[in-house]
Amino acid sequence: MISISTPSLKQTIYHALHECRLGTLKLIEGINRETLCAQPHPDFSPVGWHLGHIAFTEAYWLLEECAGYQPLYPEYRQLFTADGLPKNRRVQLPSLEFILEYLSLVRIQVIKYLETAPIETQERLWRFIIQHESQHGETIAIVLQLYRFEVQNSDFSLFYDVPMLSVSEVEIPAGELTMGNKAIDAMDNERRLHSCYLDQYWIDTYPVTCGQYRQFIEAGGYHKAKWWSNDGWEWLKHNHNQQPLYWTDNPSLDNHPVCGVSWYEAEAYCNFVGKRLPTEAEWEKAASWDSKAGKKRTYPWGEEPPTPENCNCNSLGKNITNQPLTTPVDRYSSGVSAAGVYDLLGNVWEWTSSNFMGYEGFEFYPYRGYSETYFDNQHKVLRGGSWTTRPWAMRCSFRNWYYPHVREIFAGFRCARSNN
Ligand code: AVJ
Ligand code: FE
Repeated sequence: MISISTPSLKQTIYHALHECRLGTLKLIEGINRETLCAQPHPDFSPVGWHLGHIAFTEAYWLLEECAGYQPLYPEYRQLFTADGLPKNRRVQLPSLEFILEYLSLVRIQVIKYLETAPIETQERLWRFIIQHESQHGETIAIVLQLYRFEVQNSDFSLFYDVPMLSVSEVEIPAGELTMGNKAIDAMDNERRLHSCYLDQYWIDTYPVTCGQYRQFIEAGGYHKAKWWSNDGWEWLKHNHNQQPLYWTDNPSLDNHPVCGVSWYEAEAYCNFVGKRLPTEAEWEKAASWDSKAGKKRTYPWGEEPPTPENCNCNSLGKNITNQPLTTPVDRYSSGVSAAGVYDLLGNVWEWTSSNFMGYEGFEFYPYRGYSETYFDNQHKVLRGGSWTTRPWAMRCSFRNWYYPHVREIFAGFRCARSNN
């Protein structure tokens, strides 16, 4: 009999670092200097900054803090640290060659250090670093999309009609769920595991689709104050938006989730259909709670990590343009949750009604500025992950957060309601 030994924790971390990096580098294949340094939107730093910041963060935590090495390129510390410079001053960057060299120099030393590192006591930090790079990878994809979209939208000549998916909802009976995550790879804001009681509610089986959202646009949704909150209407008056940011108005995409809406637009659409956004607890219960087993699942479908069979993530779900982008919300029947809800992980992040706050007993990790700085009652929680989120950075308990005006991220939403 052949015995296959399970990989050691060091081997697992080594491979995870490598796979994460391959994805980061794939994002920037063939990038030119202009794209590297450009800042297409004031809320987002240039691609080149994200790359340097990935290298800096890995070097700071693993080489300086753990291994005790001297800083590499201390002259770039202020540029590449998280709170060194305002975003609009991050456009003066070293060459692409230098940045790639920096990434690989750090990585070579990190792999060398891994050989002797006390990994059993450092696992949480290494897993943080991998997820940190992954999250910046998604932001790089956003910054690149802000360019690519223009081109793609005008090239989009293929049109065909698809049968419109009708709205359906799932009833979630009143009761407890176990919320949060205590696994070694859980971020600080996912902890601690705690029990949470929710009244009965209904949640949509699918995220809101482009076809459904078009009805809001055509009903004058962007012109009638009655569906908007005061803050939402103020936001709209200053921005003059008439449609989601990543809107193509191509009927072939009618069953794709709407993508590129601010929290205010999501809120207005919910009002239009007489529903509301789910709270993050409601979202998490619909995604993770297996009421029959009386326990939570890590992923909607169970414990196996995301694959191209159960959700659209990792830039692998091809749409009709053959670009990795959104996919129809009913495509992944094997990704359904115990409650019967579709498309919870991947495709688009989903806005919830909740403000980003620490759970009871919150302790920051590895630094205050990762989550705690944003517990300011200004940021809204998003759940689920997008078509470009890396599989090890998405799970039912994962929390993302942005200001409610942000629409550049790959975000949509689904509706919920409390009673008939
Ligand atoms: C959780 C995506 C909002 O990019 O600002 C990266 C993740 N934090 N480095 C961000 C993060 C520190 C964060 N988001
Ligand atoms: Fe960061």
